[in-house]
Amino acid sequence: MATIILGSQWGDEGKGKLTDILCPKAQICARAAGGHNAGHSIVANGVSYSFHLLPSGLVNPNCKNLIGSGVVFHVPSFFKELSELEAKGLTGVRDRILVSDRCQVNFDLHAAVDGLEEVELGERKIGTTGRGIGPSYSTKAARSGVRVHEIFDEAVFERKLRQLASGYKKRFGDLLKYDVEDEINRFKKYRVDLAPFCTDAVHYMKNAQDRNYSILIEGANALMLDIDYGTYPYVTSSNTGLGGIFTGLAINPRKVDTVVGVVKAYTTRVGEGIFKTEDLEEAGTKLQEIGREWGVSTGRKRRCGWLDLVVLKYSTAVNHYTVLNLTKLDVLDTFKTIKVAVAYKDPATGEELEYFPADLEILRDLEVVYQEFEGWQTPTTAAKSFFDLPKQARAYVEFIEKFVGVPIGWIGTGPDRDDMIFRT
Ligand code: 2SA
Ligand code: GDP
Ligand code: MG
Repeated sequence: MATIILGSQWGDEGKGKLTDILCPKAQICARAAGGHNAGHSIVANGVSYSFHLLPSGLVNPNCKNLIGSGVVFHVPSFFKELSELEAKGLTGVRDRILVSDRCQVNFDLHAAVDGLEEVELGERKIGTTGRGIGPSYSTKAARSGVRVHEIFDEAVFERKLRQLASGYKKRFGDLLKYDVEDEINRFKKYRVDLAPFCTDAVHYMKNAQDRNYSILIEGANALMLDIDYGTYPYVTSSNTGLGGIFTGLAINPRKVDTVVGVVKAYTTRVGEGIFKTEDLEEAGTKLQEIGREWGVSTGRKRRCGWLDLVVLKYSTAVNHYTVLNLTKLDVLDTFKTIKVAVAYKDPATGEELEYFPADLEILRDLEVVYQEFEGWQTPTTAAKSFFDLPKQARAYVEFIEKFVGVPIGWIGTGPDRDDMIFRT
């Protein structure tokens, strides 16, 4: 059977930590979408690991890991990340990782174009990670991309990459600081080094499912960054929601028994774009500092604000979570009052909206209706069961699950693997 872990807000909810916790029960941990823009942190046995392109299941010595076909695959990052994990003492990682040969290759060319497109957008820039994610998915959709299996046909590979580069050169001229021959040369070595890691992921997943393996799927980014359902155009370029898991991994939907929505007890967002509950005053700064809200891949400060249950309801309507993991509850430990958005109101009519609008202009003008909760002002990290939590914290948790209509199965109370309350 399969468990899918998805980000329910704008990312960095703590998907990596839950993936690591659930891994001992899985034979395979797979990524389905995104690229090395993801940043998943795990703290286990006193060691902190950062994942970007690789699945977080690599921390577990018994779990095989797969980079699925929907991922845009940056070869240098793949090898760099493997070496970094080895330097931290993880063994056998190279024997436990495979890459779909249907993945699109994310070239350094794409990162160069990403930067130029952001400059072109000026004050309307997306605030991307600069990892070439948008351009990689654009060339995929334009059918001019290079797939991993094509790396191994040198003539085809070189022709396609030169063609891609010359197309971008026409668009950007001398602004494009990129040498295609350099990248072609680097791939002469990658071609040899990468070969043992490539697989036909459809065949691999079919065998795994036929054998009833337990499969854990680690979502990257989050629903509000989904190319179709997020706050477009301030999104990433993949389907980060439930749909992207099926296109990215060819998994049998009838084998999926659990869809976990990971929800931070407040909200953060990296990059530009609307964020209705952002707090630019003291509370936002406090959340940023206590929650240590810095990007794992780029080191950027994350914008912070209150939990938005309108977003979470919308996210649930798209992703159909069967259970939630509320994370970083401990970050709220010192707050006297905690606010939660429970509705958006049209200021002209005073009416509450029943849905999350697609149009960012409409969204911008809506008023947020907050409900206030009494803070518990007690540390929660030592709590081992739900009933160890202070009553105000329990009330907060129960309010969220009732409001959204999905049970909260796990509650995060600190960054460490052990700082998790199990309610399932
Ligand atoms: P991109 O680079 O094209 O995917 O950027 C488009 C938008 O998606 C956002 N995005 C992210 N938001 C949160 N976390 C992400 N991963 C890293 C992390 C981010 C980092 O875990 O901390 O290190 O800065 C991530 N990746 C993409 C991005 O901010 C744009 O708003
Ligand atoms: P992901 O992208 O969803 O995997 O999340 P990130 O790893 O980018 O960001 C989550 C951050 O919060 C990481 O630094 C985690 O170590 C940390 N974290 C996860 N869960 C908790 C928690 O319950 N409490 C605290 N204080 N930190 C947590
Ligand atoms: Mg992250």
